[in-house]
Amino acid sequence: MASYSGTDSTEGVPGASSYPRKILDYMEGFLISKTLFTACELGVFDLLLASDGPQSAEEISQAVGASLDGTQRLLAACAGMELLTAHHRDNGQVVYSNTADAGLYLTRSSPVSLYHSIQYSSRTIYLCWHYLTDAIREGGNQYKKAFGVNSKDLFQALYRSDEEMVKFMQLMNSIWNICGTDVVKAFDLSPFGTIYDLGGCSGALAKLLTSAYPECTVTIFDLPQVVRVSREHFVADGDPRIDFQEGDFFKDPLPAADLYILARILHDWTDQRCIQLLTRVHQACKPGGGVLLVEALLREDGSGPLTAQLYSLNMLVQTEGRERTAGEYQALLSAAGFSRVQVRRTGKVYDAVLGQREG
Ligand code: SAM
Ligand code: ASE
Repeated sequence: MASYSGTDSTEGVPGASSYPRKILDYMEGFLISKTLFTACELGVFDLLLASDGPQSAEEISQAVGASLDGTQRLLAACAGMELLTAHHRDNGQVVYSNTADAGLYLTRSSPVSLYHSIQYSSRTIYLCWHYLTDAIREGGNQYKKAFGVNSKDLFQALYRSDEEMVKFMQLMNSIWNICGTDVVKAFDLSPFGTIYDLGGCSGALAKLLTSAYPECTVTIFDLPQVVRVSREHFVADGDPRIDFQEGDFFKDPLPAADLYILARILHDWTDQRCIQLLTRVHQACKPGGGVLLVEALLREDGSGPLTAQLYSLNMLVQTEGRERTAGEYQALLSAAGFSRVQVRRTGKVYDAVLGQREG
């Protein structure tokens, strides 16, 4: 992660072995992130996707409304990061095109676009991480300092405006384009007919569920304002197997179902809140039914993966929770009454844990 040393060879350089390459890469890793964010925000990759053929810095700077000098430097850095390919013409002119990965993942219209994740990283996470040191000292999230939001309710802080809520919902959707199918297929969920996706947001996982398991019905259960916006802006294709229900999973009655999905829910909350929620789920669950946790699992000794370790820092900065090991989820599940627990790692960011209620 955050390593770009591979492109600068130190072979044959005297004393190279004592050169602190990794430290330098880490020290300046945010320059890489920011370059990516800016090229996305200016629409460089979208422009190159839409244009017929590679474009010069002059053309790109005019199209995105930016200075020529700044654009030249940005494009050169993107080429250095292997997001753009620089083509050197005989007349000395340099023109740029998207690399395959940039075209796939950095353009807004791509079905596997990470554009909204990048946007949220740039506009929200980056600002919260400015206060990481305070978060570590205080052991709590940093909305007050980062955004002036003084709310005791976590999701009131996360959803401090309608615009911010939509950005969060787009963030939530975007990763499932990349690894959602692995998660829904980690276990054979075909025995479960009635599924409730608790905190299911705008329904990205629900769509993948109905496509992997055509027999199932999925109800997305989420806070009223999320359901309202989801109905307006997302799930427009009207799959009759998917519907919405407004409610608060800590307070309102949970309907009976064969399977409950908690995707990236428990990592937002303390152990106590998790057990409270899982106990409510256990009570509502039909005998033989279950709960599927979808989370980025830490190894049992906490030694990685680095992504999950960093996400756990992000949960500190942004939420009340943490990333956990499979053993820690198992303990939460068994405290709530789910006796049989199975774990499947996908090899991607998110893994799956299935807890079942005695039949
Ligand atoms: N499950 C989705 C996913 O993984 O893409 C979204 C996860 S997001 C981190 C947490 C979700 O829980 C949000 O959609 C949020 O609105 C919802 N949520 C938070 N508190 C809730 C509550 N008390 N009752 C119902 N939903 C809640
Ligand atoms: C949450 C998930 C996320 C709450 C806040 C969040 C993510 C970003 N901010 O439940 C997705 C995971 N990515 C990171 C960097 O943690």
